[in-house]
Amino acid sequence: RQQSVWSKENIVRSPIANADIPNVSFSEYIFSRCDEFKDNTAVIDFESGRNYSYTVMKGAAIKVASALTRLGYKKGDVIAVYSANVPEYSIIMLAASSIGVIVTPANPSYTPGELAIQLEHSKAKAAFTILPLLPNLKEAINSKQSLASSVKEIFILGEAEGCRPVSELLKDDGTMFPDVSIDPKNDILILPYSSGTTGLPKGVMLTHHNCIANLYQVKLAVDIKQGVDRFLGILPFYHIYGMIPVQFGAIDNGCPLITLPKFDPPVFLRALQEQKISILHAVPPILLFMAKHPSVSKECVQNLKYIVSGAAPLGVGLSKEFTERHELPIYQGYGLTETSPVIAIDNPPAKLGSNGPVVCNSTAKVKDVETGRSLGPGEEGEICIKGPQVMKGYLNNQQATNDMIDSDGWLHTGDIGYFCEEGNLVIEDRLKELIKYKGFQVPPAELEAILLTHPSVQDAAVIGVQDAGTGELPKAFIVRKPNTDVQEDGILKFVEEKVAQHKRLRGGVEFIDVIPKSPSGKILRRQLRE
Ligand code: 4UU
Repeated sequence: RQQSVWSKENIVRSPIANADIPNVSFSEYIFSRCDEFKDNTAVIDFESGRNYSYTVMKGAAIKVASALTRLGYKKGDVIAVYSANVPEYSIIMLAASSIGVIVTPANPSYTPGELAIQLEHSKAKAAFTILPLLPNLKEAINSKQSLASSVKEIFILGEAEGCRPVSELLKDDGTMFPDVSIDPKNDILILPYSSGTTGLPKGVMLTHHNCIANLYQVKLAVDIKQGVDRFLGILPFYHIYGMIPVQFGAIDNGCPLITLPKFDPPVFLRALQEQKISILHAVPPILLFMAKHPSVSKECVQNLKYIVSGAAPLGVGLSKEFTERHELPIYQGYGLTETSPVIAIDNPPAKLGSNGPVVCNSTAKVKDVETGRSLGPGEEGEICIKGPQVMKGYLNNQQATNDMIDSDGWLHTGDIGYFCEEGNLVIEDRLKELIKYKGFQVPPAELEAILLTHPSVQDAAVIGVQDAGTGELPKAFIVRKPNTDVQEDGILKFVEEKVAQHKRLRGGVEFIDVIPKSPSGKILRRQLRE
C-alpha cells in the first residue's frame, strides 16, 4: 500500500517522485530535444500539409532569431503573437525565447479594441500575425487613441504591404544568432493574459523554468510514448493549455503536432482519422460533441489512446456518456494560466470526476475559506499550490501578485474543492468571479467596464449562469439611468461590437433597481446569483 500523501499539517504532496528539472533556458532545452528527434516530423499544418522536421524547425528558429537580432530586437523586448494555430507559431516562439525576447500571445478572436489593450499593456514592440487577422491588428495599432503605438513592426505569414514577411526572416543566414545569457528562474518566457481571481486581464509572467517544469510535471504524470504518439493542436496556442501541454508537450516528447486553425467538426474528425491522432487534448464542449454527434465514427477515434480534458469542469454525466460510447479513458487536468498551467492531472485509475493527484515537485493544501486553516481529506476549501510552475507574478501589478501568492509561496487559486484520502483532487466550485464559457476566460470586470460606457447605463454587474453544454453564460444586471429606456437587444448589440465571441452576454440582460454591494463597494455576486 502506497504511503499517505497527507502530512500531519494537512499538506498534500505528489505521489510521484520529484524530478530533476533542468535549469536551462527554454530554447536550450527544446533545441536539445530537436537534436534528439532530428528528422522526425515536428509540426504539420493539417489542411496544407506544410510541415517542419525537428532539425528544420530548430534551424528555422535560429535564422529567425538572427534576423530579429539584426533588426534590433533584444533580451527583454516583447513581441505579440496574434494568430490562429499554425506551425510557424512554434518557430516564432522558439526564435524569440532563444534571444530572451518575451512572447505575449493574444487571442485570435480578439476585437481590435481588446487587442490594443494587451499590446499597450505589454508594450509589445512588434507583432506576428496571419493574413486574415491583419486588418484587426492594423486597426488596433492605428486606432485614434493609438493605445498600441509601441508596435513598430508587423511580421506576417504570407505577404502584405507594409509588413515584413516571415519568409524573409527565414532567409537570414543565421550569423547574427547571439549568445544571450538567460536566467531560467527569473527571465520571462511568455506573457499570457489572465484576470486571475478578480478584475481585468493581467500579464502573467511565466519564466523559462516555470514552463520547462510543467512539461516535466505532465510527462511524468501521464503516459506519453516519446517519438510515437501523435498530438492534435486544436486548442488555441494563445491559451496556456494549447501553449504548454499541447504545443510544447508534443515538441518536448518528439510527437508530431498536427495544427488546426479552428474547430470545424468535419475537418477535426478527418484530422483525427487521417493523422492517426493518439493523444487528444480537449475541453468539455469538444467531448460533448464527440459523445453525442452521429458523425463521430469508430474510425475517427480508433487511434486514440486517451483524451485529456481541462480548462473547465468535466461533468460526471458527460464523462460516463463519453466512455460508454467510445471506451476511451479521459484524463482530467486542472490548472491555471498562473501555474503554467497544470496543478493536478488524472493518473488512472483515479475516481470519476477527479483531477488526479498533484503533479510532481509540488504540494497543495485546502484552505478553510473562513478560518484560513488547512483542511484534511474530503474537506472542502480553497485549493492552494506551491511548486516550480507557479508564476513569477503579474506584470507591473505587485498588489494583484501579493493577493494571489502569499509570503510563504502558496498560490491561492480561487477554486473550491477537496482532496480525497488517496490524494485525488475534486474541484467543486469557483470562489473567484471569473466566468468560463467553453473553457475561455470571461472576466466580469471587463464586461462591467464596457457596460458602464453605455450612455443609458447607471450601474452594471455581470455573473455567470450555469449552462450544461458550455459551462457558464455571462449575464448582465443593469441599472438604467433615470429617464432612459434601453432594452436588452440594445445592450447586447453594444457589447457584441466590442468583444470577442466568447464574451457575448449569452445569459441575457436583467434590469434591476440597484446592484447589491458591500460597504467597500464590491459587487455582491452571490446575492445576484440567488
Ligand atoms: C474545473 O484553463 C486553464 C488551464 C487549463 C488546463 C489545466 C490543466 C488544461 C489542461 C490541464 O491539464 O487556465 P485559465 O487560467 O484559463 O483558467 C483557470 C481556471 C481555474 O481556476 C478553474 O476555475 O479554469 C478552471 N479550471 C477548471 N475547473 C481549469 N481546469 C479545470 C478543471 N475543472 N479540470
